Amino acid sequence: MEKPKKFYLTTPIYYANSRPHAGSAYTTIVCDAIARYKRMRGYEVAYLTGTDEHGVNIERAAEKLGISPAELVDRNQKIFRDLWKLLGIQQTHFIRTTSTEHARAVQTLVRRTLRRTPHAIYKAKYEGRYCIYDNLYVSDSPEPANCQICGRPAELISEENYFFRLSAYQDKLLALYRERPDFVEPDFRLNEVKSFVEAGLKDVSISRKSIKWGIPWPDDPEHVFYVWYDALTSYMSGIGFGQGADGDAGPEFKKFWPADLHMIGKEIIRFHAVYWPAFLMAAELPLPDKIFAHGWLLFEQEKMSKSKGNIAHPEPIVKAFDEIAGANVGNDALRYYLLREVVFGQDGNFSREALITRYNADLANGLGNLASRVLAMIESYFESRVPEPTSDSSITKFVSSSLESIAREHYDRYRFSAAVRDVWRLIAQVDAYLVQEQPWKIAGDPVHRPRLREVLYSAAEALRIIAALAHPVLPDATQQIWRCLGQPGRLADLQLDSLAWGGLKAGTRITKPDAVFPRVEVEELSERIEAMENDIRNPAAAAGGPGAGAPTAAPAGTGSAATTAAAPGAGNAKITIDDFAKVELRVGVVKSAERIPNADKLLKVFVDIGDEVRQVLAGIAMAYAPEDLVGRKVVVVTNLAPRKMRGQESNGMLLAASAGADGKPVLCTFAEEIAPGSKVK
Ligand code: ME8
Repeated sequence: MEKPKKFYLTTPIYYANSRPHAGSAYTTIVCDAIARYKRMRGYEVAYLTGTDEHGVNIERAAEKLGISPAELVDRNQKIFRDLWKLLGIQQTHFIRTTSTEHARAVQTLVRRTLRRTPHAIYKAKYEGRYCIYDNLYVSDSPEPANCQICGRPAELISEENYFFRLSAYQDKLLALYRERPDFVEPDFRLNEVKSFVEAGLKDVSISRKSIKWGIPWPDDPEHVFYVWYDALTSYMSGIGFGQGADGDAGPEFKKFWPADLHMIGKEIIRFHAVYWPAFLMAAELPLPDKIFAHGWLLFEQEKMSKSKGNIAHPEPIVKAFDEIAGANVGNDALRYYLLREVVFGQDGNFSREALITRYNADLANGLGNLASRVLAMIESYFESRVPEPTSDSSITKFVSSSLESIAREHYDRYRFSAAVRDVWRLIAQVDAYLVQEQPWKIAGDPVHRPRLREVLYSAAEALRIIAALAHPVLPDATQQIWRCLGQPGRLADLQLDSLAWGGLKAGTRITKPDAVFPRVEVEELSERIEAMENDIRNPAAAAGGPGAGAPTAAPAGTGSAATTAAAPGAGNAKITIDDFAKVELRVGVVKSAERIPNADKLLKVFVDIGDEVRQVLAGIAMAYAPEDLVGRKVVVVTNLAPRKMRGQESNGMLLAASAGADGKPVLCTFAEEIAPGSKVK
């Protein structure tokens, strides 16, 4: 009998000292796509993620906030869980390193190591430089040194520690890389790792005396475990290591260990490809099958990172897309962009404009448009029933052959951008086929009925296959298309091995979808994301300050308070006079105004408010020419927190009414003479 196929994959466990950004979400989204794909290939998948909750940086972050480390990690792990839920991540296991089962697993691992390879661990004095931000031993000398990852000065550590005899594993590790050349991927990363090991390995300290916030060393509780020994063990504790009757393993561990894939970012490769296999060898445990190190998501050419503050958060992207498109498309938009734009394994740049542009071009105009057109034609010409084809069409072969290559050559090898590119080639092919056959032209002529059947059957069948192949990347939209094609159940349950041309049955009742990916206006969405992003950066203002309230603060500085009041979520709640008094309104006189390159709606307006001239960005370019504004009296909200749009700062907001169905802005002004700076109340 064939052995049941299982696949165990992990993300790193995330530092719980701050909230995740799009770079952190990248690893999780990639793994989610792999997990979904593997399930569609018949694997029982275990997918682990979690939070890394010990270490000095957690201790210090909590101290800064005046709360305990336990409170901090409790709060932050929830932010991670909520984000994964929002992003539709289907992890099966979530491990927290502060859980008792994890502590037991770490202690079990070290006990087991001491039993099986007693000389692997010893006690000695440690003096060296350590980076508390990256939890990295920067140098083994007390001389000042900067961290290789973040560049900040490393701290001096001098204490007695437990050491792991990594130096004894040099030959074994080199043999591992030789015998299993795909243990580390991509191959250029394996070469880096090999060179590092060939240069000689030093023993590593795996305990700390100076820290309290960690897992106590068994029978020597003055020491706590070094965070990387602790964190790496989560890959096993998360599936039950240390929980079984024999102290070593529960049934899930027995079933899923060793892991098939540890997906990580490139900066933590040494911990995974050098330390981790050595720790496991010393404990006589099987090694994972593969470590895959992906590249970084860059923001303005630098690594997106919380310590540098150059970050984009996923929540505003997903929520703003859903809101502006009026449909559940944000998740798919973000996943598509990350998996398509970044060549997997390499660094990739993140740009909000590119994300929205790709959405409009590839999702709205591409897949969404194809689905709507094909289904609408079947509804009109065949009373919503899939027609019976007479023969194979010219796209049959193309679709059938792509099916195999997209799965085996791309998805199987984690080449997402190539997989997605080829699915979109199929879409282009079907589009071209429709343009060539022009079913809308022959529909009225009974002579062409057989050809019309063939064309629309082929287009619908191609759409079904495209939906299935794109599902790991676009789980929401493809499920909707699947349902509209009259296919029962969850697309996630489809087995790709059974996917073949001809599976769509003639006579199946279809439904026309609402727009699968409604088009969005780049600038409007970009501004909305920026406003939500500002609310995350500046939570105090979002919670109560002027212009506050995430859902309604969007047009701040865009000159359209009237639109703000009507925005979804504003509701009809009454405010008190004190609430109103919080908003400082003043008369302004426009000194000059100019357009902003590549922003159709925005004008940069310099406005005199009595004691200063303010720069305000206003979303009025469609209604006013910059030169017509000079000398105009306007109403300015002057105590709004500054915010950036299109890289430019806006320091206030111009009040405007929103006229007609298209919401054209009309600026508030005064008929009488009035001095700039006068209060409006
Ligand atoms: O490293 N682009 O946690 P972490 C792509 N706790 N990936 C990024 C990224 C970016 N800009 N920024 C972060 C840790 N990541 C340890 C792991 S595992 C036993 C312990 C990725 O929160 C990063 O590469 O700093 C890593 O894969 C993940 O986010 C967690 O990073």
